[in-house]
Amino acid sequence: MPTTTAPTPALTPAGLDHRHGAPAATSLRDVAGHGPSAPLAIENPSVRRWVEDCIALCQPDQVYVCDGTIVEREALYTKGVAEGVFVKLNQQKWPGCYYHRSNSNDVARTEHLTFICTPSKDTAGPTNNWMKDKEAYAKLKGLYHGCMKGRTMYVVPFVMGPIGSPLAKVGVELTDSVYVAVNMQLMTRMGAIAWKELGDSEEWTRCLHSNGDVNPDRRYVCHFPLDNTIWSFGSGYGGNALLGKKCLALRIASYLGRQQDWMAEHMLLMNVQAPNGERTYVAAAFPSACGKTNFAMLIPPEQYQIAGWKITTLGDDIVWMWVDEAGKLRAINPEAGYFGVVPGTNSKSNPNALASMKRDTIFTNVALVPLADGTYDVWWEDHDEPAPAKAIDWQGNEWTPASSTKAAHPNSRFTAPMANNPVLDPAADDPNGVPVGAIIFGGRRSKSVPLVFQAFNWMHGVYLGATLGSETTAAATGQVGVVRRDPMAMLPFIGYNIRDYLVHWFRMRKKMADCPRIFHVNWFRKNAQGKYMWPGFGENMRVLEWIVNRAKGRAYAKETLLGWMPRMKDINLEGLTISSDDFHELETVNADEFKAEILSQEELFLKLAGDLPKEMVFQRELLISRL
Ligand code: OXD
Ligand code: MN
Repeated sequence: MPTTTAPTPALTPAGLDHRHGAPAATSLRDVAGHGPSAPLAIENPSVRRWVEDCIALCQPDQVYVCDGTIVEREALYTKGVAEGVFVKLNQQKWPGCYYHRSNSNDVARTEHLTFICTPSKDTAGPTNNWMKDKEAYAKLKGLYHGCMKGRTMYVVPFVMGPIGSPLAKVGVELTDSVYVAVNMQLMTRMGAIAWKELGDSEEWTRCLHSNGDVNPDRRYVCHFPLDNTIWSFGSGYGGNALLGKKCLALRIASYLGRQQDWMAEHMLLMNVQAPNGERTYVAAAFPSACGKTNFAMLIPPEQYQIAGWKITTLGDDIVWMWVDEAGKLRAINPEAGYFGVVPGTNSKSNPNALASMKRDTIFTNVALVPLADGTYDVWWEDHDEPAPAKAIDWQGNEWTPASSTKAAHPNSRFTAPMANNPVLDPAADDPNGVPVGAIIFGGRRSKSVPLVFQAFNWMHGVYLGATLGSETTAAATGQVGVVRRDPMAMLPFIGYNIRDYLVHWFRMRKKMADCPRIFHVNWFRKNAQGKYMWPGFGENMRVLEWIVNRAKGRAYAKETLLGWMPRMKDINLEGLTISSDDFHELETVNADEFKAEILSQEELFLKLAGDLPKEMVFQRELLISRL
């Protein structure tokens, strides 16, 4: 590693001074009176009216309407570099890549500051923070008032979903963050294409975002599902600020899906192609930072590759599903990019993610490494390359391998367009989506929960999903490593009452002629010595093969009290050094441990109290009777 002579770049915390520079001027409107004033380049009357209202409220100096072009992206980066929001990385090593460091109080989703805002609390249900909609509007209006003085307001039109898909949805985000504007270009189908998709329609999601002064005491992520509106203030963090993602594609979309008979889920979507060319599309729900990106981009072990197995990715975080005329569940990924966790990514854990972030990527809160020629590299824990002699850590402090702190924040992220993924599935952009052959639920459980089992049927599968437990991670603020119930990995993302959400899952079955088989996996079980018992990563292909074969009615399974489970000989373990004792331990179901598990599910059941769908009660009774 060359010696570090480059100066520490002066990064302005997001949300402070945005006064200098200007992007391409074609659709720039100067509202502060110094310079030429252009009309807003927005044809849709309902959007134009709303933008005018928001300008009056937020009082930006300038308004810039994004067109989604590469030229624009470069202009935005140039502006962001001038403002200290971005650092350009060494372009030989990282073509088109930039670095961003957020305010250190703003590095993860803030679930306690995230609200569902409706007239009645019952619409939000017992698992969401609720604010009366009128009160939320009043409170946030006070915060937005004049908040963009001295700043540029970016008008970001975007589409969630492949263009022309029956589920594709248009949103318009207004933001004072150039970081958010560029991220939205990477994560969604952004720009002129959205105006075309929208036409004159009034059906679009109104997304207003301001970094404010990035103060956690004035931070709110508010959803108004009845108004198709999102208001986010005081945070520049991805999940709080890129409003197309968690806010629209999960919280608002889950609410719309229930009204319109479709589903928005926190799932990856992948294709498993067998040697004979047969394709099985698999959707899998794991809580945040439990390996969805790694699983979606899995590289099969060598003997599988030689035999002709292939894995391709459609999405790594969100899936929208509907039932087609033939009664088949179909799915699309509404996003166009990845916002993935960086630490731990290396050529062993996820070579495809590494390849995806090789160009045109934003790195947020990893370590910045000054190089001898005055340019910058990046580094993170568990990188292939050894730690640099000196770096600037995610908080902007000098870091050396002797430091006791982490160089990259555990929730540091990369934003990359999905087109970068070497194993992108050809159907990722298909408006008709793909048929779902299997649904997998999984959590991070060091004890009790076996490697894999299959639900007896859809109803049982919904119960498994609804009672999913996982140890918490750094993706949200709060204690890490405690088991919490995370129904369908959607606990922080269900945009309405969980009771109605579960009923919706049960009801969707009635629309399907045949339904996908449902499975449960746990890659994280540990032995008495605290070591992981399953190698995970590419080796998960072995479990996936059994899942695909079960979904196609081909593989054997034994009946257990939890569900259908493979025997050792039903899983291809060739080339793996796992003893039969270890495999049996990995698949052990201990009735006493499961009694405790059922007790710990009470936490969720109590919250739902009298509102628990009856199917859930019956499934629990059946499980207890099997114990
Ligand atoms: C994410 C999350 O960023 O789930 O995907 O937190
Ligand atoms: Mn996620």
